[in-house]
Amino acid sequence: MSTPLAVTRMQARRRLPTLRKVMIAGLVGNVLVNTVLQGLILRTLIPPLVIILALTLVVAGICATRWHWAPHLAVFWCVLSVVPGLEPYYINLTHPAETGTFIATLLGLALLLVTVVAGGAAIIYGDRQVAEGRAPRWLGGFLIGLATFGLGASLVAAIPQDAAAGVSSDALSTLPALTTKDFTFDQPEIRAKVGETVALRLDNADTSMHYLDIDEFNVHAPMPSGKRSIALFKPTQAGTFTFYCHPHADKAAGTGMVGRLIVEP
Ligand SMILES: [Cu+2]
Repeated sequence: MSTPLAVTRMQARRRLPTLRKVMIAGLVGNVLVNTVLQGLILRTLIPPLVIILALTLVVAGICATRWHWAPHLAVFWCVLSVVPGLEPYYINLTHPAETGTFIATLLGLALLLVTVVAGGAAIIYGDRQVAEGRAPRWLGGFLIGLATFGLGASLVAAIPQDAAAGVSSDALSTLPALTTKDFTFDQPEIRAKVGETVALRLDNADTSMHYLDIDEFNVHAPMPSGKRSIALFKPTQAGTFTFYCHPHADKAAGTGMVGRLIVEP
């Protein structure tokens, strides 16, 4: 190679190292995905998330500089922005029936993982590699693997689920119903007896997905919009419990889509 050293240095100064580009792509991609999630899927702004996204953009801007500690900062920020608020991630990823939210959450986390891996590589390989602008060979394979996994999970989540599959509509019609309309349950109270199986027909008259959640009896029945579904459970203890729809209720405060399940001995 007869390239003069001075030219190589100048080129290196102009071009941003590949690892840094990948880190920025992960951060900006995460902001875009979460913006789509709030604007088009949830149709509501989540103030803490908006602040996190603004700071994520700031971190992406810092990655575009040649500051030595930028990869450390990016990795630290990715962990800090997710770990203290894990619960919504857990809820979204364990409810694939809400396909849009599931895919957006998965994609957002995958993009942060890309930033963590690229940032980690930039830290491990150090400034020499960063100055040369090359990315490690395995990075391409990692990105393809992650994209394949994300696509596979999204396709599985997108398969329409019939929540009342295997139940004839005649049998379903005879069951006591719990209806959701205008983001409320039509009954504030359901009664049951210990040890007796409860079979409820769930009618969702809204255009939004709802759930019937009763934590104590591990009930998390999806209620697809405009459809009938079923909840089947057997209360094992007497008492008064809360039933609610987890995306549209604050269970602790007792506000939103909540009601009482009274189990008699
Ligand atoms: Cu709901």
